[in-house]
Amino acid sequence: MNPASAQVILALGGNLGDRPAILHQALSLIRKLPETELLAISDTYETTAVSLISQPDYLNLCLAIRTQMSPQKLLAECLSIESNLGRIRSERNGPRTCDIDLLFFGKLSLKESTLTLPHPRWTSRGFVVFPLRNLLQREPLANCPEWDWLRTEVSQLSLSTDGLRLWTGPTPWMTQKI
Ligand code: PH2
Ligand code: MG
Ligand code: MG
Repeated sequence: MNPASAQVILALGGNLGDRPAILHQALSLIRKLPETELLAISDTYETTAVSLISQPDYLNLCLAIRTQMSPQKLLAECLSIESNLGRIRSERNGPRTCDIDLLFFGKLSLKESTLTLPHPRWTSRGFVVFPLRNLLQREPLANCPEWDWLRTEVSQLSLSTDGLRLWTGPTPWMTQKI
């Protein structure tokens, strides 16, 4: 892949329908994205919904890709995967089949009406920080100096693990070779 590519970290979550089946479909669609290579997937966590609306528990994970797409093009692809997986947008922080958020696009800082990078709320969300910490320990990210700054930031956060459990159910997306 050419040097114009960037390493990107995505956060996935969903709490409606057959959660592992939907995550598996999301991962399959991410693997097929143009100009994109999947680098690593974190462990999966079952997490209590952080919301004013009472709703089922989520499955959450983070993953790293390398892509030549622009941030806006990648965002459009992620929104299209969400809607292919039956996401219906209703109230803010409401339940959903699949949410795919761009957390980091290399070291890029961006503030546009449709996209802010890094993700503006990542540091306050245990369902993002714990999978992210796990992801950064995985190869090829573990030995990648490009992410040292983020490893430092993540290690300085002390968030509660309340409402967060390692998911021990099916993870079919992990059996596929990266
Ligand atoms: N996503 C939200 C709001 N609340 N809670 C959990 N546990 N997991 C999520 O992915 C999540 C949430 C908005 O994107
Ligand atoms: Mg989200
Ligand atoms: Mg989102």
